[in-house]
Amino acid sequence: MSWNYKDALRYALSRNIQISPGAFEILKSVPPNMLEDTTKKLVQTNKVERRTLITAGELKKYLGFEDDDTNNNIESELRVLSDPTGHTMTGEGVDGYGSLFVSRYEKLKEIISARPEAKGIKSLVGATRQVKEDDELYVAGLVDERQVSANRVKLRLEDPTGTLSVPVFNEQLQEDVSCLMQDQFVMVKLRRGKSGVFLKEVIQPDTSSHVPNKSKTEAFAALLSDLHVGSKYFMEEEFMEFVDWLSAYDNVAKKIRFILLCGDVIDGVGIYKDQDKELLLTTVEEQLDRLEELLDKIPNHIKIVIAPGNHDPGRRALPQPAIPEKYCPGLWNRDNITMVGNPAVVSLNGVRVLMFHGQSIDDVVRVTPGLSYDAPVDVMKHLLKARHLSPIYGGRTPIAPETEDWMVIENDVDIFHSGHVHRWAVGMYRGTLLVNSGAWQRQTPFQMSVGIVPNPGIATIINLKDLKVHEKNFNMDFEEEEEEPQGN
Ligand code: D5M
Ligand code: FE
Ligand code: ZN
Repeated sequence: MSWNYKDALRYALSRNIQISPGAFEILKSVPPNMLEDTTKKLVQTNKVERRTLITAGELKKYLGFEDDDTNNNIESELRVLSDPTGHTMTGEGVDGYGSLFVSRYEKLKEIISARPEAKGIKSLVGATRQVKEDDELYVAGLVDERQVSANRVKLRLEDPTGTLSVPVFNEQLQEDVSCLMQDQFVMVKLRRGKSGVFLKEVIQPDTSSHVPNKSKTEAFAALLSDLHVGSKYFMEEEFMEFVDWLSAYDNVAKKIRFILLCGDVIDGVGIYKDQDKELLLTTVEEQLDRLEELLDKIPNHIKIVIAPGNHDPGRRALPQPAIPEKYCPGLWNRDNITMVGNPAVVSLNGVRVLMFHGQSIDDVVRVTPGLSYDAPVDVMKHLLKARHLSPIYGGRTPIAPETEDWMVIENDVDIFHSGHVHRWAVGMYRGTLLVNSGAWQRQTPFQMSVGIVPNPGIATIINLKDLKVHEKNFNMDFEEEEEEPQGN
């Protein structure tokens, strides 16, 4: 049996050694498997040195904790770089979508024009006539259709001038084209051979390889999503373990300055059929109040950013404004909480984090060969290549007819944070750290019925000074599985 802190106190007293109140507080956060050794060692040292009091200072030194002074100098500068809240301008019906797609085309054409070959991009209409025999030219547009019939593949693109359909003969290119997403922006090279014009190359806007920004001081950020507070399956106990750990005398916990919550913070109401049977709290107000009570236990020096997901109240279509104040005035009025929309870009001590709940992952997985729910970071890479968070129109993800396309990834970011699929995963792509922060909700009967197996209860902790990830698993079920079976 591991010791608890009371055993430690008893042992020290039995040997006429006192434990100072400060040291006692620290002992409470020492992992149980270390308590016995730690106490015995310190009691022995005190005996040898003829002292009778274990102080907080010597305990910290023994445990390898750093001085508080070091931690007081950790910066915590939070800036919101991009947030659709209050800026959404929804157009009307078909015209609205027309403006959205023109904005997408213009923004991505501008981004891709940093490439030398993009200087001479021609309009789609009339482009074929301009390609001379054995010559090439570049056009760009949104993917309108990929036509695949008995060993013939054609790609149809659309730009503000009209459409163009080009045959694809090369096998590798046929495969590349089959992985493109409907309505994503691409630049293509056309070539005229003996028998006409064909597709020679496909170029996606892609994120540039870059050296990520880093924090000067060793501040940590915790990335979480999909709490689903209010659901019977919300893992409140595990979440509270995480919250308690934030106040523990732990070298990592003490340096946490930011917590990012990437959507589905509550389970919401009426999200899908029969969802009410899975609810513990049946109004969004009660659910958000409960969230506020839980977040209240987080130390005030930690800045919390909350973005919405598809379960949270407010507008459902992307881009989503922040969860409206009328549902949760308490959250809006707290000094250490910042409410943002979805998607949003925030800067944590200069490290740029793109927060996107991840609704489109469902659509991308469904139509793209080789992608699956088990590897959500591959889907995130796919989105970074297209430089668009939700290209597919007409799938499961509702998209608002905004006059400006907020879902274009305009600038390179250092961390791309998503959730939604309830599968924890991290990865790296061209200098961008990819985090799907999983969930804090156990598998629901609904998820079981559609074959979704979550791995919840993991907090992703990132050292902003070197972008190294320290994951902390609070999932008690998981730990039980790992333990040796107990004999009766
Ligand atoms: O979504 C959690 C996961 O469940 C996410 O991958 C989407 C998936 N999901 C949600 N609704 C459906 C339906 N109707 N069919 C199949 N899969 C679904 P969350 O946003 O937490 O509900
Ligand atoms: Fe969710
Ligand atoms: Zn979701």
